[in-house]
Amino acid sequence: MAAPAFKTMAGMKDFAKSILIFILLTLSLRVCVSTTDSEADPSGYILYCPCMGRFGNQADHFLGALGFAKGLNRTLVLPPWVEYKPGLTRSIQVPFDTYFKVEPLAKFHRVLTMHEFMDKLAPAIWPPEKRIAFCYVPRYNSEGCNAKEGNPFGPFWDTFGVDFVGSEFYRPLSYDVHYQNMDEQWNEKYPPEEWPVLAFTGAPASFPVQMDNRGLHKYLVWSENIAKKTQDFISSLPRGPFVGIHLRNGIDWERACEHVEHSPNLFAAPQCLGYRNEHGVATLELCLPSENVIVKKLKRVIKSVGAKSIFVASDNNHMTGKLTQALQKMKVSVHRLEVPEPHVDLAVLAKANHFIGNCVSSFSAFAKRARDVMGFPSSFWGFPIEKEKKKRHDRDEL
Ligand code: GFB
Repeated sequence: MAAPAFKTMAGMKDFAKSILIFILLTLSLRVCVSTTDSEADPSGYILYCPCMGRFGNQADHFLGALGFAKGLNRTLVLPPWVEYKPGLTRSIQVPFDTYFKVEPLAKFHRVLTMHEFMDKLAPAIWPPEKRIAFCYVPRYNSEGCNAKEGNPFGPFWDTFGVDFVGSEFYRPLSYDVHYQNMDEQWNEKYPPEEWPVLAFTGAPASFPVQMDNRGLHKYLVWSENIAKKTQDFISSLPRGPFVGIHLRNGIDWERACEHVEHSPNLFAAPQCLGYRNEHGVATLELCLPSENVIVKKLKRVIKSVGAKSIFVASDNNHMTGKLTQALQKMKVSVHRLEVPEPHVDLAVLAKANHFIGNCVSSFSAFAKRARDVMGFPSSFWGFPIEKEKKKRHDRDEL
């Protein structure tokens, strides 16, 4: 472009002025666009604290909350993951997108991270004097939700500087938006114009995840960081098919399994036993399989897929020595992550040629769902339940 020729000083000043106006206009337009970007959703928002259990529990709840938000047609605010570190008395909050991408979720429903919500929207639509906590009934022998009482409740909301000024009990409404026009009932009782934000003390979802929400797992896509670590690890395995196994055997698990006989559908057990125990009741072998059960099942699966290696994920005892010995004749090598990372463990398990999991564990359930949505095969330790035990249960039920 040719430089303009100025006849007078005034002409040059006018030109400079018009450039300045042009720059200011462009800037103000950009400000407008970014304000529009963070414009509030007229259908409202759902916030919650994933305050129950560890990753597997929180992931079950997350899928339920996503289904619930879709049902109510409110934007879901993606909470950070709550984690517990040895030696720390308060939970730490890990941003949602540390482990998962946000964009794939947006294909299913409107979502944004909690940091984004608090930074850009909360000052206008959820100012401090309007922060009401939602719960089913009063908690901790008090009159209100006491949403910040205890760990991780307090640390979770403190991460965002949130204090509540009141409580709202939503009883008798439920989270099951797949039946009984529950979505309409919520929106009638809490219209978004009056209640732009529903902030729940715990996840608005059931545990284990409802059957209707299991398929939503396909929108959970690992972040680049987790995906890369997973790919690097899988590339380091011997060439050929591999079997992924989950051994849940820490002391907390041993204790939990002691109650299995009295809890026919403990934790995630509906994933194999059925939501109404159609496929039997939980047994100790299902919860805490013996070495014998593990080796027998593993050998059978290795043969059927022609595996060259196995990958072991565990919270405690990976049994690598025992398994290496047991699989020596089959020339199958045993592998694990050098530095344990639960999310990478899960991502590797999801990619195995076959996965054997613990039916009762919600950690296993995550890997199983991730595989189901891709059509990959999985099975469980100690399952199917022997026919005799199932028959006995069916008889007792009559
Ligand atoms: O995920 P999660 O709710 O599954 O809790 P369960 C178990 C936690 O143990 C995981 C670690 O979040 C991980 O931090 N963990 C379990 C593992 N398996 C592995 C593994 O293979 N690799 C790695 N790296 N870490 C239930 C709890 O656990 O256990 C219940 O959810 C209760 O609230 C019960 O505490 C005793 O369903 O297996």
